[in-house]
Amino acid sequence: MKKSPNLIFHILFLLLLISPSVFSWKKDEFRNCNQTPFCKRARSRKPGSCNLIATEVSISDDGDLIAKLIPKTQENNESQDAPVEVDSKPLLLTVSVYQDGILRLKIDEEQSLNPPKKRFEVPDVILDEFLSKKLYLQRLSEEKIDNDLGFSSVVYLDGDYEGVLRHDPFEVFVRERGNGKRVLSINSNGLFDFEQLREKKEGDDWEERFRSHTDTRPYGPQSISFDVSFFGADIVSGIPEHATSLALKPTSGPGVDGFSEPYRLFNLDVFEYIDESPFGLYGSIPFMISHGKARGSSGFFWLNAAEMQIDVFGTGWNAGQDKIMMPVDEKRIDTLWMSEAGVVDAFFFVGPGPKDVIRQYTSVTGRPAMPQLFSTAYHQCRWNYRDEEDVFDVDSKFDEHDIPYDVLWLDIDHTDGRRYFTWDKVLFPNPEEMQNKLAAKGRHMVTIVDPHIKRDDNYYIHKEASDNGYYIKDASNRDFDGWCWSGSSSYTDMVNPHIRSWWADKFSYGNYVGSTPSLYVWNDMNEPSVFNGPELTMPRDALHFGGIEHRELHNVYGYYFHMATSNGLVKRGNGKDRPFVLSRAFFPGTQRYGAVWTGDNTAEWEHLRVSVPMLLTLGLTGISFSGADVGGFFGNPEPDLLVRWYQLGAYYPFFRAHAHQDTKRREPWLFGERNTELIREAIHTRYMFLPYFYTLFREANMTGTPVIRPLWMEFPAEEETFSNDEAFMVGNSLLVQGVYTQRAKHVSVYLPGEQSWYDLRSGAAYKGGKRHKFEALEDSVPAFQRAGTIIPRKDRFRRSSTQMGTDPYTLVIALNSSKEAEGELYIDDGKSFEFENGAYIHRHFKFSNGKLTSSNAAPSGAGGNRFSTDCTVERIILLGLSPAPKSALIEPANQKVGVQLGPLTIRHGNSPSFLTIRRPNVRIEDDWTIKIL
Ligand code: NBV
Repeated sequence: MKKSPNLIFHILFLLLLISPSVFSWKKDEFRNCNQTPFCKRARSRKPGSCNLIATEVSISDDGDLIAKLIPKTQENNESQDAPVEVDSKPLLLTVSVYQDGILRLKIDEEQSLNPPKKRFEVPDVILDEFLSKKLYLQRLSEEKIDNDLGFSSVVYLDGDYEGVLRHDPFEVFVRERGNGKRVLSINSNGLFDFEQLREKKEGDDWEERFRSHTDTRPYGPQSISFDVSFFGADIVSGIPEHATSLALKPTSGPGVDGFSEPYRLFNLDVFEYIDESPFGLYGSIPFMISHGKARGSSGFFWLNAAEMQIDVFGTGWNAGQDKIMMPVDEKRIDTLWMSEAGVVDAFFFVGPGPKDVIRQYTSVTGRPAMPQLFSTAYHQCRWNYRDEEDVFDVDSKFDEHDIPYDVLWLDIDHTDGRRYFTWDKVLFPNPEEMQNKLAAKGRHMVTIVDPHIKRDDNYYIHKEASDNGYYIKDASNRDFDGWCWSGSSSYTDMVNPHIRSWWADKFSYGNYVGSTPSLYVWNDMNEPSVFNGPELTMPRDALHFGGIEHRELHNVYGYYFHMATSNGLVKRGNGKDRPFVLSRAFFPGTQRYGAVWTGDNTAEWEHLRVSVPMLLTLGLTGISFSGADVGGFFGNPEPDLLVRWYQLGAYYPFFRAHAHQDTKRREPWLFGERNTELIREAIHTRYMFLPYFYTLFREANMTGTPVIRPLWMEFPAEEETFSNDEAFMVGNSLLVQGVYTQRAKHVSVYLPGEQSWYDLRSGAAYKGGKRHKFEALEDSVPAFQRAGTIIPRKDRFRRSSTQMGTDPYTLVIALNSSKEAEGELYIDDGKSFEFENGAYIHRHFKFSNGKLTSSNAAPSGAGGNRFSTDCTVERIILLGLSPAPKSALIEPANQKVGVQLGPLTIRHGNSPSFLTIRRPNVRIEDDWTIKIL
C-alpha cells in the first residue's frame, strides 16, 4: 500500500517526539544574521554611507512637518533631467508632534509615484486617544547647526524640547531647548537605508532559501535600516523577548565581549531556549529605553511587525570614521535597527525620568488592562492534569495542606484530539460540574485554546473557517496547511476584524459547550508555531486579508489572536467582567489584552536568574502582567531550586507553577514536610501582599508604571543600580533579591538610596546606599521594605483570594529618618468594569508628626458609581519608632487602643523591632487619624 506524504510525516513526527533529544535548542533550525540577507546587507554598511538629503521642507495642511528625501547626487543633477534610478525615487518624510513631548517620524514611499504595492503599516496598535493629542504645527523655523552649509528645520515639543530635521546630511533628532543638548537621534551615523519596491527585471532572483524551505519573495527586497543614538545613556534596555540581561550587552564593535549576533525580534517557538542569548523568542516589542546618570531616560519605538534585528554598538565601534555628524565628546549609545519590510513609523520619547518614558510609550500603545483580582493570586498548572479525578485530587490536596490557590489550568490534552473548545469525553465528562465545584471554593479554571485548527471536516470550527474562507492562504492562494499539535492544521486570519469577531463569538457559553463563568483562557503557540514551517513558523510568503504577506506582519499575528480571544471573554459576559487571557506571543499593545509568560524555560538555576531581567524588560516595555513558569517547564528541579523559585515567583506579577508532561509531578506537597512548609510560606507571602499588588496593578493601569521595576527606576541617579538585575522593586516600597545558587550560604544585596530598609522577616533596619552580606535563610529570599513607605496587607489565609474579600487589613508603616511614611491602597469589586465608572476606593495613608491619617485619594467626582466595603484595619505595624509609645488615640471616634511589641505577622516570632497597634478597627473606606500617645 502506498503511504500518503501526510501519513509519513505524521509517523516521522511522532518518532521525533519520543526521541529524547527533541527538546533541546536546535540552533541550526533558525536563521542567523548572515543567513538573513537583509540583516547581512545592513550590517555591512559603513557609517556615513547614507547620501539622502531633505528637500521641499514645509508644513502640511495637517499641521505636520513634511519633506522629501532624495539622494544628494540626484539633486545636483536635477537640472540635467537625470533619469530616476532604482532606490532614488524621493521618499516622503513626515514629522508630527504630540502632547507630552512625543515626536513621530514616518518615512515611506511616495504613493503618487505608484510603487508596485502599498507597504504595510500596522493598524490597531496606536490608540485613537493618542492621535487626538496631536499638536498642529503652525510655522517652521530654520537655523544652521554646527558648521552646516544647509539649514535645519526646528519644531517645538512640549516640555522644553525641540525636534530638528537636518537637511544635509539628513538627520532627525530631539534636543533640549536652551542648551541644545541632544537627547535622541536617527541617522546621526549615516546608516539609514530604504530599499524601495520595484518591478522585477529579467534575471532578478528574489527567492530566498533556508534549509528545505523556499521563500518566493514575489516583491523582492524591501528592507529598512537606520541608526538610533541615545545621548547621555549609560545603559539601554527593552526590545523583548530575549533571555538576557536587563542592560543590553553590546552586539557589535571592537573587543565586544557580548554577543556577535544582533538582538532578533521575530516571534518564534523555541524548544529549550538557552538562558543567555540575543536569540528572538515568542514575542517582540521594538521599543528601547535608555538610562543614564547624567540626563535620565529616553525611549525609541519603531512600530513595525516584520522581522527586526537590532545591534547595540560597543564603545569605539565607529572609530576612524570621519563622516559622523554628532558632537563626538558626548556620551551616548549607538544602535542599528534593521527590518525586513514595512515603513518607518517611529516615536521619540524624551522622558526625562524612566517613569515618564513609560508613560509616554503607553500613551501611544495603551496602558495595561486592570486584571481581575483572582488572576493576581497563585495559579497551579501542569501539562497535563489528566482527568476530573486528578483535578479534584489536586484541588483537595491544596486544602489539606492549607495552601491557597486560585486557578487550576488544563493543557492541550483536556480536549477531544486537540480540537480546541471541546472536551475529551472520557477524561472530562462533566466539565461544568467540575468548574462549579472549584468555583464553590472561589476558584477558577483556565483552558488552553491554540490557533492551529485541526483540518477535520467533522470539527465545527474547521468547517466554518474553511467554508467561509477564514484561513491564512499559502503563496499559491490555497488554505495554508501546516503541522502542529492537532496534526494537519490551518490558522485563522486574525488580521481581519470580521474573523476576529467570529472567533470572539466562539467563547459564548452557548458556543463553547462545557464552559462556565469561572472559566478563562490560555493562548499558546500563537507566534504562530508551525512544526513543519521554516524556523517552525508560518512561511513568509503566506497571504493574509488584503493581500498582506506574512513577512510584513509576522510579529503582530499573536497579538491579534490574543485580542480576539480577550474580546471573546468580554463579549460572553455582555461586557460586564474583565477578561483573563494568558498569551505566549506578544507585540506592543498586548498589555491591553492580558498577561504573558516567558514560555518554555528550564528547571535550572540560571533560568531562575534570567527570569528577573526578562520580566523587568517586559514591564519596561508596557507589559506589566507577566511571569515565568515557576519551577521551570522542562526538567525536574531539585527541591532547593523549586523552593527558591516559589520564593521569588511569589513576587512575579503573574505567579504560576507549570511543568512539561514528561516531568515528575511537583505539586507543593510532594517534597517532604519541610519543603511543603516552605512553599506554603512563599505562597502565603503572595496572598498577604495581594492588596499591595492590586494597588500596583491599578497604578500600572493608570500610568503604565510597571508592577515590578528595576532598582534604577526608583533610584535613577544611583549608578550602582544600573546593571543590577538580580534584585528588583515591587512597586516603590519593596525590594526583593533572588537566591540563585544551590545551598547558598550568603546573599549579597545592594540596598539603594539614603534611607534605611527594613527586613521583612525580622524588622531589623539596614542602611541604604550600601551592599550588605546576609545569611541566606532557608525560609525566604531577602526582601525589604523601604523606609518612608506604608504597605497594605491581608494576613489571614483562606483557600483562595476570592474568599478574602471581607477580611480586615494590616498596615505596615516603615518610618524614614524624619519619622514619616506614605502609602496607598486601591480596592474595587475585583471583577467588573465598574471601576471605570468610579466604583472604587483609593486611600492615601500618611504618617507624620506621630499621626497616621487616611484620606481619599480618588479624584473628586471620579464617576457616578460607588464601591463600598465593610473591611476594617485590624492591625497597624510600626517599624522604626522609638521610644515605644504606650497607646494610640483614634479620631474622630476618640477611642484609645493599646500598642504592643511584635509580632509582625501571625507566623513571625516576637521581635522587639515591631510595634503593633491592635484592633484599631477603623473602616478602610473612611477618613480617620490615629495618634501615637
Ligand atoms: O501545550 C503544551 C505546552 C505548554 O504546556 C507550554 O506551556 C507551552 O509553552 N506547549 C508550549 C507546547 C509544547 C511545548 C513542548
